[in-house]
Amino acid sequence: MSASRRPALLSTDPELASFVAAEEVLQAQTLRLIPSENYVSAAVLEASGTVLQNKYSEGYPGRRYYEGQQNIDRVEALAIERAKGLFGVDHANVQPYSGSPANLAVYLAFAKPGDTVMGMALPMGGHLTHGWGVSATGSWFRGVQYGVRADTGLIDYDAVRDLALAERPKLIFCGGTALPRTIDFAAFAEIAREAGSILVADVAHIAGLIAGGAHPSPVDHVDVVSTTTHKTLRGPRGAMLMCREEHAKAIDKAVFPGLQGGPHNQTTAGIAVALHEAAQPSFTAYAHQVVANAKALAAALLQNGFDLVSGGTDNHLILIDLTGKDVPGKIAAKALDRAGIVVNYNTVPFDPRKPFDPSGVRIGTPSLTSRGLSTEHMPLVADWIARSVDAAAKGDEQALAAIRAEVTDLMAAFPAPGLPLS
Ligand code: DSN
Repeated sequence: MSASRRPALLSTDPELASFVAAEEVLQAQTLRLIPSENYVSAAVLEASGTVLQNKYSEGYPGRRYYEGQQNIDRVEALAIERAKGLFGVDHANVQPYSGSPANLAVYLAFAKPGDTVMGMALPMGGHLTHGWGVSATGSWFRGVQYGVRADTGLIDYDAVRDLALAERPKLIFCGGTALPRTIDFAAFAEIAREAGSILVADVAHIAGLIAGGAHPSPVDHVDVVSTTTHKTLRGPRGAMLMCREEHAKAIDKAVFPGLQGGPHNQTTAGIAVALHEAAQPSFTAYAHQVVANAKALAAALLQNGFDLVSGGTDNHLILIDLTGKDVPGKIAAKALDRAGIVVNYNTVPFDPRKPFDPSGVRIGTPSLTSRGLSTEHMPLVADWIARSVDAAAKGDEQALAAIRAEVTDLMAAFPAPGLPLS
């Protein structure tokens, strides 16, 4: 049993150890298609679970409020240098605990409560922290939101420009969580310049694709780049803010002491390792394979009669619109889960249904690509999705169980990074 890999945990807390072991089995046996998830390497896992956990390190390398930081400073400086080198930025802050605190730090750095901020609407593919109402960013600030065109599912840059010039927001966010198409950072930059706004690219989903050269970089176009580290970038759960030197002080001050206390040094170490891995030629190949797999999967889904928002994908993500299938997103997602295919239900643009029971399913290829699946497997994956949605419509649990057995078989042949099981 894999719990025996952690003998101390097994002996101290066998109940908790059994939950972790069960999760290893689940991650090994299922086809994980959630586009914001991945498998970190064994090296990242090791770096994330060390005695670095034991330290308080408020401040920044060379400027701490605690002594005994000789090694922590080296870890954080290494992560910073690697982030700067990989993304070609002047300045990197690797301390944000995750994406939402990172974005909140951007607000703190450049805006005051009540200021107007602009981002993509959450149901259109944006993120809560881009000024959406239920988030602090939409209640402490005045959020105005753009979306996509109903006929194409693509961002309407003319409408974005009109809104920006009418509202003159302090901040404009580009990027999101359900955008299957390339973001035109240059177009956003032109709009932000005309509106006099600070432009923030939230590249959490596509950071690994940018690092691997499979999506254009925002670095030459925007004021601040915000990213999590655990999606396509394949690091531990954390975040980074990157910017030009002119904004470095404001960003650092906003993260600490503005919002956070001691950085999670164990996570900083994991980020450093992930950035090192992402600088290797094998990661460039990975990033391009993620996109090739997503394109092949989108083509196979279209052949199976699915509607895809924007008609396909340019990146790692596909948004399936199930409106025409008579199976809402949540029912489809839960049936897929029973078939061993893990997805999340999601709103589609102009969704007539509620966010907790929407019309779409969001999928992506970062995890399956980390396991070594390639374009030749995508017709089979699309076939499993089609059969599962069909089985959901008919309430056919036997069909779902049969698909689950097929999924488990294929996954056994593609061991997941960081997991002891195949
Ligand atoms: N929760 C993330 C996602 O799944 O896209 C965004 O923060």
